[in-house]
Amino acid sequence: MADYKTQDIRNIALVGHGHSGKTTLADLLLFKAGVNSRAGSVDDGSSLLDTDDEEKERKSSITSSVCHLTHNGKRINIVDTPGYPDFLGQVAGALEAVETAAIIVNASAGVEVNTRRTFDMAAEFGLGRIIILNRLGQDNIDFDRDLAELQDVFGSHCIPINIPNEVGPGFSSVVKVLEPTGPGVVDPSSFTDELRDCIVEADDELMERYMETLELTPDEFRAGIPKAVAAGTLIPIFCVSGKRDIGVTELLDGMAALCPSPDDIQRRSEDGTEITPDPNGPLVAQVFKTRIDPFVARMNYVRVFSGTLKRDSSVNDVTTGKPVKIGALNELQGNQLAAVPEAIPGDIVAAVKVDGLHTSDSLGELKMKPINFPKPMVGWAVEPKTSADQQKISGALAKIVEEDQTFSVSREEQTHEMVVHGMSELHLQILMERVQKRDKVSIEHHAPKIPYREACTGEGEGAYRHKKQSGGSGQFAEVHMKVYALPRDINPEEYFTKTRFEHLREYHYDPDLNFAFLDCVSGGSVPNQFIPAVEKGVRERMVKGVLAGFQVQDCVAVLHFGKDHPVDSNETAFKMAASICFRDVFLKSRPVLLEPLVHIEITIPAEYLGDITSDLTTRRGRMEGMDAASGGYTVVKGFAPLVELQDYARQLSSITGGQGSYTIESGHYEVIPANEQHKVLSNTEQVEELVH
Ligand SMILES: Nc1nc2c(ncn2[C@@H]2O[C@H](COP(=O)(O)OP(=O)(O)O)[C@@H](O)[C@H]2O)c(=O)[nH]1
Ligand SMILES: [Mg+2]
Repeated sequence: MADYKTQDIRNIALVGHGHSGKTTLADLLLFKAGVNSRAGSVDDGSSLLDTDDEEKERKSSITSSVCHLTHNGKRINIVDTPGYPDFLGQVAGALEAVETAAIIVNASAGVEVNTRRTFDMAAEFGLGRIIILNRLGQDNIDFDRDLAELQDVFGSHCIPINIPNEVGPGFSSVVKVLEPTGPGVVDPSSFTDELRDCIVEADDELMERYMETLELTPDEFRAGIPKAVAAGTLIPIFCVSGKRDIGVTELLDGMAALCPSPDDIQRRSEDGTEITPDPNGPLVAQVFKTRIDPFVARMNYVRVFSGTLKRDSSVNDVTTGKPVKIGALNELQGNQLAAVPEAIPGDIVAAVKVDGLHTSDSLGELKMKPINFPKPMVGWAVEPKTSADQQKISGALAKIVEEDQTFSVSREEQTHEMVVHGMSELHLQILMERVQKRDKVSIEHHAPKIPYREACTGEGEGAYRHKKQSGGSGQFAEVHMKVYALPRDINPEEYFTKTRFEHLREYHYDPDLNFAFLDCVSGGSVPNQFIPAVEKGVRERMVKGVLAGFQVQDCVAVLHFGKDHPVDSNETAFKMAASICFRDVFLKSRPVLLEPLVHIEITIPAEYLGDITSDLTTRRGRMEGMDAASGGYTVVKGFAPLVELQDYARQLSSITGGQGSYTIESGHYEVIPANEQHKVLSNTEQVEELVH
């Protein structure tokens, strides 16, 4: 049994930009709480949290890690997260598991790209937030400027809870705003009024009392802060140097006393049912991370919201609707596990080797909303290096898919490529390194092929006779065909009529390709038994393409006449004749290449709007609209050809200094402009063979 209650738990995710000192601080907190006999260090590879080989090599967190400590009677679970936008998926999972997001800010760098992003994500998750202004011991710190920037970007409810005595080399202690014991770099008591305003805003009763007396007692201040943090009316700022261990004890005190407990943040299931964190209530829990450890095997990190999750029990996976067998449960100290018999509301545990349990799955009685992971946008076509790699590649990539919700693998039907998607080139590179290390699979990559298509814009007519009489039995088939362009929005029943198509006997319409094969044969000139072979020949040719090897769509092929031979005609002969006849007629029907256009939504700080729209124009894109988003951001919506967006992640990052993000969704096909058409055609070999 746990020696603490749900009310005593504080779940805190450390988020923010890379290099702000999150992992260093987490290691120090563990040391100060007596978990470790010395503070682990990112720099010498002894961190309890950055334990993966890739993390040690890069001296930077890549995945989230969970650890725990006890301070002032409170059980504090800390989830350390990576700080670069490439790994935001890890942050999304971590935020699902906690009540508080601690946003770490490097005082000498101020608000950085991921400071903003993670701050906004924490707001979306409805969490309490604190800011840790770290690295205040460095040179060139301007406290006033930092504070002004934080309040400017994140709001005037970001208020210091303590103040550094000095910044830079002279930083040696912090002074509390509520009970100042000396002077600070700015006057600590100058923040009391703002602090009070934020506190009363969160509590109507307190507000009324305050209006009468115009005073709050010290107890009211103390009790009011956690409520205001939970309600989001106050974001306290703690001043710290993780490297020099200044303000860290005060931070620990603050985490224990001021951060919300699982009781303080109201959770709801996907259908809106309120969840009470009662250990005797119905079980509600969710997997927020999956890790496939080369030694321990598969681990699901589970956050319990209600009820008690017991080891060796069978529970319902609400997401899949199937029961899962829970074996061992462990609490985590980085990658070290310690068995626990059960987990109460607020607990974070790792379930080991549970088949069929995945990230985002809900366990127990209610379904939680699936975690909203960022969408991966950068694609690589991948190939195994050797045939031995060929056999292992799917399994190895499937493991990554399990672990990382911002990674996906697809087999592109048209281009026959295996394409992996990730947040950035760096993200994909690190994941492919993991595949190489863990599963010994070497992978090569290149830009994915664009799935162009072919269509015709006019109409044509022609015939082909296939005749072969070398030795043995001969082959004979003759087909006469017409090909027309087919508009996209037709209703087949109204469109394919005898008035429009003379002698129409039957049609087969394929809505995916917007293609129809029409049997308009009169007088049995093509015997009925060979008509399916004709259609097959046409369809096979359409898959192979005519102009440049891409799938043909948006047309009608009409078979209206033919000839057969009583002995030499067979299905193969008709298929062959149909294939060549279709090719020839299609070429006469003003064929064109189509390219995929995608719908794009770009989120950027408003000041980059001009640069982004002119860049979009040079990519043959067009804007469709614009919305204002929070924090001075603008969302630009539009369409652009997929081929022009292959390096968009890099370009957007360079225009916006890493502050932009975008999503694309498949849109529709459009005719490629003539000058661009030439570029695609000149890259394909088939053209020469055909343009004769
Ligand atoms: N000067 C200074 N350096 C720090 C401080 N905290 C962390 N660092 C260094 O900054 C680098 C990145 O730290 P790390 O904890 O990995 O940052 P994270 O990416 O936010 O987890 C490491 O080299 C740390 O030694 C600090 O308070 N002051
Ligand atoms: Mg880190």
